[in-house]
Amino acid sequence: MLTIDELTVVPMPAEVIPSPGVLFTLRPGATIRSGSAFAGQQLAEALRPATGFPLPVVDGPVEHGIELVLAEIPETSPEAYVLEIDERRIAVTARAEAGLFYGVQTLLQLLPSTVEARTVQAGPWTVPGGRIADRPRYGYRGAMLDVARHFFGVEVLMRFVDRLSRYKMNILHLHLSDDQGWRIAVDAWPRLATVGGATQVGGGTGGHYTKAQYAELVRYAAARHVTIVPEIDMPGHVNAALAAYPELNDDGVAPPAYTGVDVGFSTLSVGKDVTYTFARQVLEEVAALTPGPYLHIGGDEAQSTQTADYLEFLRRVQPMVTALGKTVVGWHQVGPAAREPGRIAQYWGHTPEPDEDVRAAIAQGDRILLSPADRVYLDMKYTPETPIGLDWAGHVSTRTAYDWDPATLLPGAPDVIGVEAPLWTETVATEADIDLLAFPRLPAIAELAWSPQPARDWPGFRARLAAHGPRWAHRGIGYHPDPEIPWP
Ligand code: TNX
Repeated sequence: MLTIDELTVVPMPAEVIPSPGVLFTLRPGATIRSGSAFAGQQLAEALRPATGFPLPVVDGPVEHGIELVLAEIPETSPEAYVLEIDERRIAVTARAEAGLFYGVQTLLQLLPSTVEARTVQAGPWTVPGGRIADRPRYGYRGAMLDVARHFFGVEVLMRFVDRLSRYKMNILHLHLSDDQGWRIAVDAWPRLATVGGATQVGGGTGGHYTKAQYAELVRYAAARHVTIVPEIDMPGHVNAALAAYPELNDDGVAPPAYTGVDVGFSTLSVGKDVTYTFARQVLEEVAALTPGPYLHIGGDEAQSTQTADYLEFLRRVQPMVTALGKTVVGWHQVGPAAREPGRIAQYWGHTPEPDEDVRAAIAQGDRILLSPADRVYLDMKYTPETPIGLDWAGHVSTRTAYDWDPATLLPGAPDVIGVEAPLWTETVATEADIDLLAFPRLPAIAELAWSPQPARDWPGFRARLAAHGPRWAHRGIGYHPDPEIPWP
């Protein structure tokens, strides 16, 4: 009989204290009591298919079952929770809904992996006794999906949100525009979506999100404590916008749609007033759809924009974001540009060689979001044999993604807000492609961002992670069988 600290929770909780010899078994008569109707229903719906138990969500005291309690706990984070297991009941206590949600995710991982199945399984549904007190290391734990190079429908995004939130990730950054496609409807500039969205890498038909679809995704994600961060990449990466509205181009001529994978060849016309009307109206409409605090304005690889023009463009556009009540996020090339208060620079360079733009960001006091390409770029191949993916930042094995410390990556960066794993989609065309590149690296990066550094180590992680393979199999999630993991 394993004790609770020998189980296979990912990310590793901050504190785990076993009660040896104590065992909880979920039985058919169990009930759920919840201080949050929504969290109670979420838990019941997660447990009913595999257990086959009715698991009513009740108001009264729980004789045998699970209680979700909203109450003060010693932890201050709204994402923290305490999980207590004795013979009679399991209790999750948190200050806020997010903490309850994360406690429930941990509980699901403490149950046998067959709990993930969508048909009735044998059980027994046992959980070893003990106490977990857990809280996140970083408040920003994210992934990015590039829906511009290849378009993915809203259902795919919802399932990606499920995958993130099960590992306690709380941000989905959507790269909504690039040379190959514009993916969000904008009422003031309708041809962005209808013309700019009509293709993708390789020449497929592309697509875009209607405002209603985007709003539905935002709601779906919020129910799983995931914030959507929309990115409109400017002033480069704009061929799709120029194809839709040639007046945004320096020469006023619409370029042909672009379906290749080059970067750095397009720019908004920085000298024209219409460019700023465009930027303001687009940002206004996207902000209005976005309850989260962040608006990402890209700013990467503007090789076709003169440096002075680039700085001038950002000087004018960043305050538009602030005026909308949002925080500016940009790729770290924005570092030298005049900043807005609270700006976040997203570092995507290599580990050993922080470049001068990120140094400028740090010197200006920007907050730093870590996405080192040679560690957490999910579009890098695992090995030369990986059938899809790129390799410009090297090969990224699960261990490479896991085995580093965000606190010491950038010397002299005092204000690291967290970690984000970008998945660019030049070579990624299907949901199965997404899963292959995200699993198992996404859970590795989730642990990196959630668990305290002393609670993590590679030998322990690879053993815990191995037990998740069968869970993914039950959920229909394909993954890279990294030979460094002792899969069962
Ligand atoms: C660099 S990372 C880019 C993207 C590409 C990616 C491919 C960044 C800010 N820009 O335009 O898709 O590499 O790995």
